[in-house]
Amino acid sequence: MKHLLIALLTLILIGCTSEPKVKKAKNPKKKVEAPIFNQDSAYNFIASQVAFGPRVPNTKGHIACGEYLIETLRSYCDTVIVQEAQLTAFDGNVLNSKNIIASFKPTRAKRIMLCAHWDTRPFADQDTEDTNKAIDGANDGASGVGVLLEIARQFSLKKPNIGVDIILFDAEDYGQPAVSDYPRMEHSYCLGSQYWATHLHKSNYFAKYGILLDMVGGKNAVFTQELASLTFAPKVLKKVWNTAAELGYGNTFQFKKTNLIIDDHLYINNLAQGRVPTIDIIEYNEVTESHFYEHWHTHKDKLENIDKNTLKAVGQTVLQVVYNE
Ligand code: AHN
Ligand code: ZN
Repeated sequence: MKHLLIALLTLILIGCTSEPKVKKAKNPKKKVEAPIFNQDSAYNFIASQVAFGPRVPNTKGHIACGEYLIETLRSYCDTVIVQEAQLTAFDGNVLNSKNIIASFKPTRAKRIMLCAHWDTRPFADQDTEDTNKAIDGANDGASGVGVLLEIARQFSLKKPNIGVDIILFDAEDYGQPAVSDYPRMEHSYCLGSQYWATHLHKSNYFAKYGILLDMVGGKNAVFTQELASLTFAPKVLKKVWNTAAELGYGNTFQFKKTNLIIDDHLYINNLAQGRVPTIDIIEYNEVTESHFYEHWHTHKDKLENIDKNTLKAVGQTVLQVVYNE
């Protein structure tokens, strides 16, 4: 009895003196704060691309802009690989294409992929005037690349923990118009990413996941959960959308589910044998019939219609995701 009492008292004493137990948080991993994404810098990278004129394969503007992108990425990244291909378009034209692959920590097994298309559409088939003239593609083309160049600049100042490959796909937007004299060609968009997915720049290439940026510079743009992204990479989609919400961009990244879009991510997911589960961050427009950006495939897709706030929401969200890997 006496022993029991002493034992009990000792236990109580230990209980009183020991530190109060801290409840373990559900997610004990501390969030890292990413560097600040500079939307002015991203905008300038868009302006530089637009200044070359339309970046239609086989034109001077395309060749010169390609050189500019390779040089710029060489200045920020560890390695740059240029994957050249001759790709036949719906109209029989052979497009001299360059997929540009810029890597940070190229030998690291743990890596992710960030991508966008850098070419622009050779016509303005959604316009009412000058439909046969090429568009500037400030949003459709240059915006995703502009955000990725700013991300590359940030990586050069502070290396992320994981390996990262930034891939700029070519020949995305030379797709067959809805109204066309040529026989219907399946899969006429996204020729560069289709080539990459079937001819990887490194044999046995794997990445934990991929994020595609397309039309990420529209005014008051909203990004929704597109079906192919949700099907092939649901965890990635949730991670990115939750991160955006945590950063205060919940109005831009909405949890609404929307229809499948034919874009580079679809071919990466379908043709690269599940090597890189990839989502698409692409504007969903409630108002337009196509549900694309209001100036999609028209001559109003110009620099003056680029909104820095949208670039910031997308760029900061992607940075936050990457630095927390
Ligand atoms: C189609 O128009 C079928 N898909 C949209 C892919 C795209 C075009 N992204 C930018 N421009
Ligand atoms: Zn387009």
